[in-house]
Amino acid sequence: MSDFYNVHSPGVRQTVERTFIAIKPDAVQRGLIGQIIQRFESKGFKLVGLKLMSVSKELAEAHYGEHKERPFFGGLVSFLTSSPVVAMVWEGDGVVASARKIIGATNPLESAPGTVRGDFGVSIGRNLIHGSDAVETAQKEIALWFKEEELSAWTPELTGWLYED
Ligand code: D4T
Repeated sequence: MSDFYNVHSPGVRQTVERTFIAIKPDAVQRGLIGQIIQRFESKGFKLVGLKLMSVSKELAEAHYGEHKERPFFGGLVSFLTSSPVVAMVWEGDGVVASARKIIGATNPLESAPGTVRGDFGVSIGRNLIHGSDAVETAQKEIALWFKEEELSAWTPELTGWLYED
């Protein structure tokens, strides 16, 4: 496990990994919020942050900063700022890599059936959802999108039915 933080309650699991997930404007407009959230929830990951928000140009540009020289950057920023986004933080062992599997390949036409993009998308520029690509990226993206007080450290009662320790 590569990411650590202290939960407040004694006697509960002490180390966890978190990822940043954004349901993009196309998925919000198409009424897919519930179905997408259900996939992460049913898998057994824990929701620790959730907000519906309009994204500023500055935030969109910062989030996709690594792509600023790419030809699709302008379209990507206007798409992300065009309509509300659902920003989320999910927690659990291996959640970063597992969420990428749930999401599917970047181009929905190449995403496996059963993934979010494979089941609901047809276009790379409307690929429905974002998920952090590494634990370190997740930490940066969570800090970019959320204030610490917007995140809840809580212990679901079913934790013992999901993990051995
Ligand atoms: P995100 O970051 O949105 O989760 O997507 P990926 O991690 O799967 O893919 P990415 O960073 O390579 O691309 C970011 C974002 O840009 C859009 N895009 C990408 C696009 O519109 N045209 C393109 O040719 C590429 C490569 C889709 C996702």
